[in-house]
Amino acid sequence: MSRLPRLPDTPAPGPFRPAFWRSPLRGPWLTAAIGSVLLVLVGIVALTGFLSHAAYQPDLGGNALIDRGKDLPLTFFDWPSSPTFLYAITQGLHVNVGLVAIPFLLAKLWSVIPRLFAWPPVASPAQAIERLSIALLVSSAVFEFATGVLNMQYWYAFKFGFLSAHYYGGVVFVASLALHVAVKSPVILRAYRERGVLRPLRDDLARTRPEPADPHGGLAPTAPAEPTLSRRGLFAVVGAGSLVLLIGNVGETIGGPLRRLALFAPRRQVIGPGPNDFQVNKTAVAAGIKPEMTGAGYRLALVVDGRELSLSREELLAMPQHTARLPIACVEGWTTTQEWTGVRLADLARLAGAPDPDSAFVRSLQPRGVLSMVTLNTGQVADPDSLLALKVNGADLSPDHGFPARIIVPAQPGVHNTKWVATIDFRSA
Ligand SMILES: Nc1nc2c(c(=O)[nH]1)N[C@H]1C(S)=C(S)[C@@H](COP(=O)(O)O)O[C@H]1N2
Ligand SMILES: [Mo]
Repeated sequence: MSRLPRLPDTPAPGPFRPAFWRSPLRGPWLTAAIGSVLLVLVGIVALTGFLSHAAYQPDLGGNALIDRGKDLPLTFFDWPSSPTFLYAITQGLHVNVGLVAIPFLLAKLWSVIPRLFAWPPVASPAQAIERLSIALLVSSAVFEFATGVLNMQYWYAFKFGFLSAHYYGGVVFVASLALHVAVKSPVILRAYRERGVLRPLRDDLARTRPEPADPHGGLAPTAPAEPTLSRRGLFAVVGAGSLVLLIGNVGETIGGPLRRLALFAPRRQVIGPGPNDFQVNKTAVAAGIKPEMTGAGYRLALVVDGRELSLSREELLAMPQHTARLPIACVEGWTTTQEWTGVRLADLARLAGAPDPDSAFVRSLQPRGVLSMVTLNTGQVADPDSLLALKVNGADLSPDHGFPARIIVPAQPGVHNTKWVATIDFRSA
């Protein structure tokens, strides 16, 4: 008769042995310190992420990115139309700080990897719940960073809709992170109390000592190896990784000569100085815009209460023209600022007989897709710089930039600057 061994007495295999993990740098202080930096970074990323969601104005409908109804009520305010660079800043932070956070996320995971191999894998129901919550935190973090980077790279390797998946993933991530920080705060505070917040960074390699092994925490090694790197050396390596990612991308947001350095950014191209030579998100051909749709027969339809007023491009050009320097700030993190000329949306609203509309629902000639329409809020219609642009940098819009006419409104996500506009429906409650 064979006896079943009791699990805790079984010698743990391979990486499940505590002595397997030997880095003398691991320990509660190191994890707390990396985690604190990461917390600040992901705090910025989460805040700007939810701001971006607010900027999309899913509550207005027609911004068919996350369904109204299915959306969480996290949009409390109307996205403003000034300062003009508002979305370029919030989304630039979201994308670039997100990249900066990646090396810290990897370092954080490295610092706690012995805990992945806890033995026995499940010792109590409470520990099972803790491990499940960590699994949720780690998988939502990896999901958010992976989908974010893929989207920045225009690599739609996934079948689900990016915006809703990334949004709901973000909600799960923030909730599990808040729980994690709350549960771990005693350990974090003890590590800082015992070792100082920054003191371990003063030690050079010769003075780098392991943190005392803690049989319950399992982060500090029971059999530490000789250090080959100081703790501040580790921070320098991780920080250098972040710096490389930042330099490789931030030029697409800031523009100018830095754009040449943005080697990781698909929209970094420094295009010629021609009036229409700047970044294109989707070309006219890709959007299904045929030349006959935009030729002499083109009419813009202004709709109020089902009544329609139609205008040719010549009639639009005969109206008072306004010029504004405004950025296109794409959700993927790139920005380009140009000088746009066209008719004020407020003038079109007045002409159509709705001088003070609550919203404007814009449709493109583009036959399909979530990017073929947008709803602008009342302030965005009223802003004196909000235009139906006919020209850019003094020249007619090129087909790829939205000829015959496109929306350009200050401070909003690039996706709301609908190209190839067919109809504008001014609505009042
Ligand atoms: N009709 C239509 N308008 C559109 C798009 C589109 O795909 N179709 N792309 C949007 C996105 S995501 C951005 S960032 C801007 C880019 O404008 P650009 O291509 O002129 O730079 O246009 C917006 N307007
Ligand atoms: Mo975009």
